[in-house]
Amino acid sequence: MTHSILSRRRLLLGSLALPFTISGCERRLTSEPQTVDLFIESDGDFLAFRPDELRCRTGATVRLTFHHSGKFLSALHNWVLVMPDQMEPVDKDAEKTDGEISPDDPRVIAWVPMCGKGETVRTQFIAPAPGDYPFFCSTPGHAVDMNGILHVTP
Ligand SMILES: [Cu+2]
Repeated sequence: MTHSILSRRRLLLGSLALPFTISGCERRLTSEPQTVDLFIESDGDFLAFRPDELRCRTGATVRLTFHHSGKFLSALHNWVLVMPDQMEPVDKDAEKTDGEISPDDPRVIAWVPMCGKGETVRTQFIAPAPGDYPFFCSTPGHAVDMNGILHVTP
């Protein structure tokens, strides 16, 4: 008799503890960095990105998809995200390698490989410190028109 009362009390305590655990988890999840899916494409066959402005929060895991939406021209495009004020120098260096980006260039935050019309490529990176970061296409001659800004917010 005494034994069954004790175990029922233990059961009650166990079920009471559960809601507290769940609300604690929820609170922690909202303050944790989030995963963000961003989509960007070439403006059809034009030398431009659509959209040319992207936005995410600092620390977020960004899953970026780039689509080459050209239908007629065979020009290759990519998407290269660099540190502030580094678009021109990185683009200039990429001219020597036909637009290919060096995988260990510290000025480059993220990039997708060159792709032809109709192709879709993806990359993943952690959003850097708050600020405005330029992105561009590193096919020689494209960056002048084909560029944009990633706004990283606090
Ligand atoms: Cu391009």
